Amino acid sequence: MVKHLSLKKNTAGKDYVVGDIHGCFAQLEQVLEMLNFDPTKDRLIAVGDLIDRGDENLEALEYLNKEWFYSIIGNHEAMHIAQDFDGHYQKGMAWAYGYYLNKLRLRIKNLYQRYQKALEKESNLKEHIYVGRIMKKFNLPELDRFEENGVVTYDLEEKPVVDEAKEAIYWQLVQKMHQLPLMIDIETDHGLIGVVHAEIPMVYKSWNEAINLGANISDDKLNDSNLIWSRARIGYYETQSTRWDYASKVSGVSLIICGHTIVEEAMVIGNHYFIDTGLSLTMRKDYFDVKAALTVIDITSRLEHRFDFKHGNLVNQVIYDVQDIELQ
Ligand SMILES: [Mn+2]
Repeated sequence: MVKHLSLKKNTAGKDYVVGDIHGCFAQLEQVLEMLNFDPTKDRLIAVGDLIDRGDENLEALEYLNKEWFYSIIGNHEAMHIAQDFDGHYQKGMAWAYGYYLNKLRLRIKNLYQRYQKALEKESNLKEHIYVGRIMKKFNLPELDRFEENGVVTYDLEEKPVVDEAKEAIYWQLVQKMHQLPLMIDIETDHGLIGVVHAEIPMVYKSWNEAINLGANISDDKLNDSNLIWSRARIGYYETQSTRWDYASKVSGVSLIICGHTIVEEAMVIGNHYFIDTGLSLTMRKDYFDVKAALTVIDITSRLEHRFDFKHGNLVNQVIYDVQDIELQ
């Protein structure tokens, strides 16, 4: 299934593309107010990674239900779909742990009961093999690790303490994440603007090639997609690699706006425009020295807005007109 969405030109209002929000929706709301965002005619397109790291995660569902809000799928959404909770502390996924484990506990409990029934009927070899295979799939050593971390008591009778209303919202949110596209393009007066979470890998020469090959993917492969994980272009740019054409332009679009890799200030490589300026870092007390801000691109007026939340100061600073970027 091709996970791609095309948006027609917004003839009534403005279109904005916003960097990684990572559970900081209160800050996003402040920014929308400062931009005089008008939900009756403006649209907001997020580069993905709406969740994890910050405290406001279930709020993502409210946003995804608004008709003026669009989002790409980021690697953080893909990890929740895949229930890949490895490295959860580092990636800020702990908030969803209880919901996930409660569901897993119910599945294991059913399976365990089925396994015990199968044991009673010793002759039922087929059932033994089936259950054994599934138990393996559930990765039981990993459950032991959860127990060690004190996140949950792995007891089939004991339910993890979770807020049931929030748990229901979480699973609705995961369902909604399944439907998000990997690539969005938007018609504007100055050409087609693409949005993708990480980057268009150098192997794809055109936007359409990336749609047909990269965004044509099943849900179980989502979390492996380099459209949401790759950091090759920035990595090669930083090392000034002579082996790779990291600044090669992707044809078929004027500009590709991405998040994922944190940059101190939004930057352009080829026709990729990296805008994740690390909003979630502002939430961390130990990051008092880093530059961190939310960057929003007004693709209708070609303006870059940078909102710095450090020390409670909100600075709406227009860095440069996007027309300065050499468009093809
Ligand atoms: Mn990311």
